[in-house]
Amino acid sequence: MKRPIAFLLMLAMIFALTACGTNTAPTPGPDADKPSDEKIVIRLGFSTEPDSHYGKGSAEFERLVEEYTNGKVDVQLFPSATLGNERDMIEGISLGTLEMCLSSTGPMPNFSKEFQVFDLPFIITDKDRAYEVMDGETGQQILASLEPLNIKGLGFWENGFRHISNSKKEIVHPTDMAGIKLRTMENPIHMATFQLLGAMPTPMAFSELFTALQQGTIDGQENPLVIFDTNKFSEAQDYLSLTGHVYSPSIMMISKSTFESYPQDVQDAILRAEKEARTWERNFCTQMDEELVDKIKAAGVKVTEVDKAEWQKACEPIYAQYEDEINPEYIKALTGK
Ligand code: EAX
Repeated sequence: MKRPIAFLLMLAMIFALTACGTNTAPTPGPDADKPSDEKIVIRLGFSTEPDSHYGKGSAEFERLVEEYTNGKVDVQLFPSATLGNERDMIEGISLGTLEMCLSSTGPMPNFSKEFQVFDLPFIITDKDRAYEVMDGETGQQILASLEPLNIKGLGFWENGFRHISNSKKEIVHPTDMAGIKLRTMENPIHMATFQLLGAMPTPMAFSELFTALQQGTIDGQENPLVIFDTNKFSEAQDYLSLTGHVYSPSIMMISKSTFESYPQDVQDAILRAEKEARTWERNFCTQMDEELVDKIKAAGVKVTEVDKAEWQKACEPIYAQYEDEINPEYIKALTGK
């Protein structure tokens, strides 16, 4: 806990200095009646690379916001965790020291337990059903749980179906996970799932992952194909199993007090651009999932199809373990059962 706080203090200081120096960074409250020719700067941070799904989708969001506000808003992208890891960025948004970030749902239960439903293995197997639920009432209810923390969840973007890679051996069956030292997100249900499968889950921030794989302090990791590709995990991993054990959405969020300090037309432009860029990003992810298996194979990685029903069965006990903490209506909505 100490490190993120130190980081946030540093971020707050940088923010204060920048605000004094350039007079362009937005501050909540008094800015509501700022002169209309003054630029609003929105910093948007994420942990993945510029050419990843987050990078490309955020660039589309930037383009649309700037177009819809006739350049009144300047969206600036900060990829590769340059503004901190996901948890740090979400804390920054809550404090109002950062305007926006795009984060996977992995760290969200640290802020609201309502997001835990997405961590259940195989809760989402059909993306189209998931989009409907996430864009509908259930999704809005889950996002609204962030508002008391000064976080406005704009929408569910896509991180994607997560697949397991490692440097030790081909993984076909759940029992093959025994003894694999696997990096997980800092997420209790993910950790419990891999423990159940006999692996050694090692929670770690995403920015530390590549080095840990390269140095061999861990054997493997799990992430969507687009991250495996854009972070060049093929340089450190020989085996990839298409388990799709978790579909991970990502939340596009904005500091609520900052958002509410913007003029109405800017707020409207942000909402419109987010909705359109969200669809764009989801389509990009679908296309990447289709294209990347061949590219990853060509990079020398052995890609293995698995029997998903077998994996789903092996993960089932996790539901009983967490059922008291999760709204059954959410499970029903996502599974359709
Ligand atoms: O949000 O940490 C992870 O493995 C995530 O998939 C990544 O940060 C993208």
